Amino acid sequence: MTTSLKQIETELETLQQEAESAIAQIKTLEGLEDLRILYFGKKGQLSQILRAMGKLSVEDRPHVGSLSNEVKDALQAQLDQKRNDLQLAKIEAQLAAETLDVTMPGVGRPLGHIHPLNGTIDKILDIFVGLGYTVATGPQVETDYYNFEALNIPPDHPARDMQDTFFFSDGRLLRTHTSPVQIRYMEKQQPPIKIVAPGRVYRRDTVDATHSAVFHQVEILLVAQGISFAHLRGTIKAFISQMFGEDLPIRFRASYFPFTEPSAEVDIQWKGKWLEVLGCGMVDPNVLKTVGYDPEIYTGFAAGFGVERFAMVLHQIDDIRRLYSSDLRFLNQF
Ligand code: 2NM
Repeated sequence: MTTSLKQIETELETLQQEAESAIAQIKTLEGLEDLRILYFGKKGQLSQILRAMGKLSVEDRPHVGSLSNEVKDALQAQLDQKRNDLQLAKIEAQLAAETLDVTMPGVGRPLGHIHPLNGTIDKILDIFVGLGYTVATGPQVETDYYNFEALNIPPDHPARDMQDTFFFSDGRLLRTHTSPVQIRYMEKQQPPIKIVAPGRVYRRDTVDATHSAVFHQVEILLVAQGISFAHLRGTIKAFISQMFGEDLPIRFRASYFPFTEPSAEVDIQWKGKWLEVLGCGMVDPNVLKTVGYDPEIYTGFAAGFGVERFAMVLHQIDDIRRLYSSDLRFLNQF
């Protein structure tokens, strides 16, 4: 069978018409790609027509060549135009359909976390707030009156030797305990009072594995009518069991503080050993009198804990200095 020039021209014309109407009707990029392969692919219709060119006379070939190029260019232009239109329409539809999802998980950022000392303070405060105590704070630079005198520690009292203090040249000092906070609070408030006072305190200690010149205390104070040592004991018991997550054996040993009478130190049984964890006692009547409370009407108890001590016991930290070293290899463990 011979192929005539006329036949090829007709085939090209038909192909162009069919392709143009197919491109015009297509609605998706995928469909458009299928069309491209159908007409322009290696086994596509245009290639098939051009293969028949071999059967034409040498004179006719250039004419058919340029004709087929025209058809090809025209269709290519329409394909390109249509692809652009479809891509634009797709983006516009996406923009219209998509809203910003603010619940999508974000990019992970390394977050800081609570320092073990602050975590321990928070834990202690949470327990006492749960028992109805109010958090109270006060200045770290104190006067002799609030740090010593009002706490029943007169100028010549041996307790002043027990606490080596940082003094300023004007006679003020860095508080050696948070008890001045309680004095200031009692001066302003009438009983019943229930407060918990956390804070930084200072002593002229030689630094070693268990001593730091700067450390943290939490003290509690409750003053009301009819308060006895039994209330103190029950409070300490409740605190210890919440702090350590179990009802540990505890013992009270008689002790001495100028601001409490009687006074006691409390040990807990922890990992088979007795461990001293706090000091406490019934507020000395002299202290109550100093802030204007009548000790015949009101009694109270107080207790003080070293935060570093608790943090070290709870987290098995062997050296207090680790808590201040800002070593991330250490801190990241908490
Ligand atoms: C302790 C032990 C015993 C205490 C006493 C007072 C105040 F202000 F009421 F007198 N505040 N804290 C106290 C009593 C503190 O720490 C070992």
